[in-house]
Amino acid sequence: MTLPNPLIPGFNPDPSAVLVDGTFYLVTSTFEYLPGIPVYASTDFENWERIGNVLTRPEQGELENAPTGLGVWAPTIRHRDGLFYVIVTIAGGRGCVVYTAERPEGPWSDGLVLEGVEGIDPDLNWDENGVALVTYSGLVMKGPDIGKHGGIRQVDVDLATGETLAGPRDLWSGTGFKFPEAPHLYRRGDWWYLMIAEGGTERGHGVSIARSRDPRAQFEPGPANPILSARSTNRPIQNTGHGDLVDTPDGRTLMVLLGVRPRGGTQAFSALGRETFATEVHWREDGWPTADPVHLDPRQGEVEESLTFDAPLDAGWLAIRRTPESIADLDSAPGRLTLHGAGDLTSSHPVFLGRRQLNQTATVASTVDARAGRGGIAVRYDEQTVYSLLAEDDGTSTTVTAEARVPGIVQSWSATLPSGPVELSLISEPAPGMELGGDWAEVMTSDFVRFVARSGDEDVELARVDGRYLSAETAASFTGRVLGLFAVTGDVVFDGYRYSGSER
Ligand code: 6LW
Repeated sequence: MTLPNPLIPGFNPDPSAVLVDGTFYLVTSTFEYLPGIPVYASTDFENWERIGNVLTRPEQGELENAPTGLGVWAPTIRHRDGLFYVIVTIAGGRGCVVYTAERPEGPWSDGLVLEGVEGIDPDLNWDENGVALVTYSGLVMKGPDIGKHGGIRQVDVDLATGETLAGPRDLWSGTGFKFPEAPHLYRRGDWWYLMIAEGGTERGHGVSIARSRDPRAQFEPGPANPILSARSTNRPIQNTGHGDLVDTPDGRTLMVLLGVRPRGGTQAFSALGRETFATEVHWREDGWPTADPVHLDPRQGEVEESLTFDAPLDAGWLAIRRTPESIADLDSAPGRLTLHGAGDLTSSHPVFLGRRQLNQTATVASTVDARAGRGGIAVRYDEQTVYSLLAEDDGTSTTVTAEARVPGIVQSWSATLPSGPVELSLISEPAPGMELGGDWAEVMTSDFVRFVARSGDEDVELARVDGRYLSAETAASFTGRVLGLFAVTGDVVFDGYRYSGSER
């Protein structure tokens, strides 16, 4: 079977999937961004459409003060008796929360907090009597024991009240690698299988499995763990782990999982962050599963997206610690977006409206009117790890400033252009190989980002900066690149959002 890989490109880690009435639904982590937890749907497992988000109202997530990299971690999606369930950790905030919806596109409930789950990466299943089992990774996230790891644990829960009925119980601590996490529990025949991730979410990541006749008892490890890992290999998709299984209508089992696509030399850097991949799982005669290696097979061709602002925002926009709708003014300049500046990109609540970078080679552009404010476009990992191109127009001329910011270091470049709207672009391009004239340092990195301003017919390239600083390996903030429009002060008007990308 050929699966497009990445299955869901761009910042989409910690996938979980379920099949309901012939349609697959898949959710991923969103950290401090809103809306939270995109819901993707597919009937053939190949073509996926984003149909909505679980967290669309601020009170569902309470992310206003979510620390960077915490917030929405590792949702699990399940379905039972006509109801969809998403169970997730809001790290540094609400804790373990269960959301429900009759329809996967929403609306989703306000969320029920499960006080008895002390850990992360919750899974939800039900025993033969219909008692809800929440299986989770016992990583302590608050209090004096913060950072301690209790292995994979489980509680019985009353999903009407959130009360813990029994437990916690210890099920398995994995095969000995660090961070046993991302547990998922499946019933198959007379066995209950417990699949987990171990080794940490970086190059050591992998998937291991254990089984038991009783979902509440100790689990016996499989004979060939890890069943999936790219650890110490030169496979093009690395960090593979954090998987979830879903059976297809024709009787196969697929695993969705996270991985990265590093580019460069021996260390290599993954510009897009952790993406969703898939592979096939086979059940051996002795009842244990094996997983195929994850094959790289990105969708070919050019992705073109030209968005204007004459309709309500679609479900693909992201904002930081608040909803896109709360910062996007679509009325002041009809057909355009006005952002009202309230601090720069290093602030905890920047006025930034973005979308995931979807391809290894990508350009984002917008024409910016900065006569009444300062703003522009940016490629962002977090507050301290962001490249931006900002315009300010005093009525006589426009000053355009490119800025590359990584923790503790900032560099900027400026150019002066005529007054009036200016088209700003950020272009992520592959590093040239040595045979194309690249030198050693260039060959070792993921990509280069070019900062370009166009006024009239003139293109001005302000800078070309190594992209490795905005990668999963360097930024280490769990998310991925988000390309967006921002305002720092005053009212900044944008004519659209133009994205093009390919797998060059
Ligand atoms: C996720 C956990 C993890 O909950 O990262 O490193 C967290 N491990 O499985 C965020 O993706």
